[in-house]
Amino acid sequence: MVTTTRSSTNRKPSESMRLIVTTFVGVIFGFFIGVSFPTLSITKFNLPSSLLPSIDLSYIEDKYTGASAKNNSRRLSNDKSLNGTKIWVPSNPRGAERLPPGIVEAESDFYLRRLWGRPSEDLTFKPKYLVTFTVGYDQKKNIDAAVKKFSENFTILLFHYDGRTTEWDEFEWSKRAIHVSAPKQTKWWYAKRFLHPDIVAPYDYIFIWDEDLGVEHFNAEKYLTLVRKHGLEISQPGLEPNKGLTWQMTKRRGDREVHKVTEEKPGWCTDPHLPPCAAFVEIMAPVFSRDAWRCVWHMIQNDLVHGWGLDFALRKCVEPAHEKIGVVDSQWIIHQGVPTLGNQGETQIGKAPWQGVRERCRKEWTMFQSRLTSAENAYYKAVGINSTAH
Ligand SMILES: *[C@@H]1O[C@H](CO)[C@@H](O)[C@H](O)[C@H]1NC(C)=O
Ligand SMILES: *[C@@H]1O[C@H](CO)[C@@H](O)[C@H](O)[C@H]1NC(C)=O
Ligand SMILES: *[C@@H]1O[C@H](CO)[C@@H](O)[C@H](O)[C@H]1NC(C)=O
Ligand SMILES: CC(=O)N[C@H]1CO[C@H](CO)[C@@H](O)[C@@H]1O
Repeated sequence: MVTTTRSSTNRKPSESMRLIVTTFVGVIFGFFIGVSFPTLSITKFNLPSSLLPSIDLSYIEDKYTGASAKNNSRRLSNDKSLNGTKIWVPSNPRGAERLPPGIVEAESDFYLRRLWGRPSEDLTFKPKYLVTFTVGYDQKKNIDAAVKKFSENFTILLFHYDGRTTEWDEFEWSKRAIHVSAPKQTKWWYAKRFLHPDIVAPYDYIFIWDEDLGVEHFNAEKYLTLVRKHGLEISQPGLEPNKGLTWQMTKRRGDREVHKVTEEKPGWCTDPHLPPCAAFVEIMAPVFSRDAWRCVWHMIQNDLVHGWGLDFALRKCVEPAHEKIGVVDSQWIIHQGVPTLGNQGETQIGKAPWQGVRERCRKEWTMFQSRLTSAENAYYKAVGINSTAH
């Protein structure tokens, strides 16, 4: 279900605009945009003639009145000068080659618009950053606190895995947020489907965050100032508490703004510039620049929904990775480690739901690694064979 709610009106729900599109994929996936307007169809309007400027109305009139004596050679000569020339623009997006480039809009955004007035006056302000949270309503307190850390410079996008969307309207900010709902899906499933690089193109930075993060010590604008200052294309805030974390890299350092390298347990790093010693952030709270996201989006596999292993591969998308991937220490977050989606698994014989989820996570990690390895091998082999032939 996608429900868009508008900030620009305070009207009663029955009057307000709601878009609901419903699509069912297999059995589970539901997707709504609805218009809870009184039934209103565009065809019921009488289109004013000014909306049809390119049609020669006198010509149409002639057709209907039978006044064919009128001279319309001007039109005919216009048609002749084109001489049946077909439009074909190879540099247009694939599939849109038949369109004149001036009409092509290859990119979009999440900006909410009005249903009335001049389109050019719809948007008084265009946020430059996007933050997404994958949420269940049980975590509403946490998300409320987190969202309030993101100013009006952020578009807020919530992915709901528990089907509860309207409940969020108790929060004022919910009315300017975009709500996307599909039952029991993961952050990376949503990201692949709803954060296509062409859709999020207007945003300089994209936060793709989990719901169990404590943000008391986090300021989003200051964070981005540091990200810019240190040239980080892919980043995350440092994590507290230090104990119980898997990786040294993502632990918060108290004595600096940013760090890009770390020491790990002996034998864990084959190279000090490679994960998990550098060029590495976790998938819990990543922040991507527009360009980095355009690459990372393509690497996300449609079926590997947990995204395990992606963190080790992020470095494929930026160069040099050990300089452009890092952890911001002076704006940090608390990882609360609340098991959330993990509890949404199916109970299998003799196993708790979270066990099945955990097993799949591990399996996905090895699948992702082997896909990446064989893709790289295939590429190098293809290149290698050809280069040896020359
Ligand atoms: C229509 O107008 C063109 C010039 O504008 C003229 O050459 C032509 O003879 C006219 N045809 C008729 C049927 O009046
Ligand atoms: C229109 O196209 C045809 C075939 O391409 C060509 O033979 C003809 O000369 C063209 N006419 C004009 C007016 O350009
Ligand atoms: C939002 O962005 C503008 C322009 O970059 C900046 O001046 C303003 O301080 C930002 N708002 C907040 C709350 O930081
Ligand atoms: C073995 C192989 O694939 N060779 C190709 C290398 O690339 C040239 C053109 O760049 C092809 O003509 C060869 O067939």
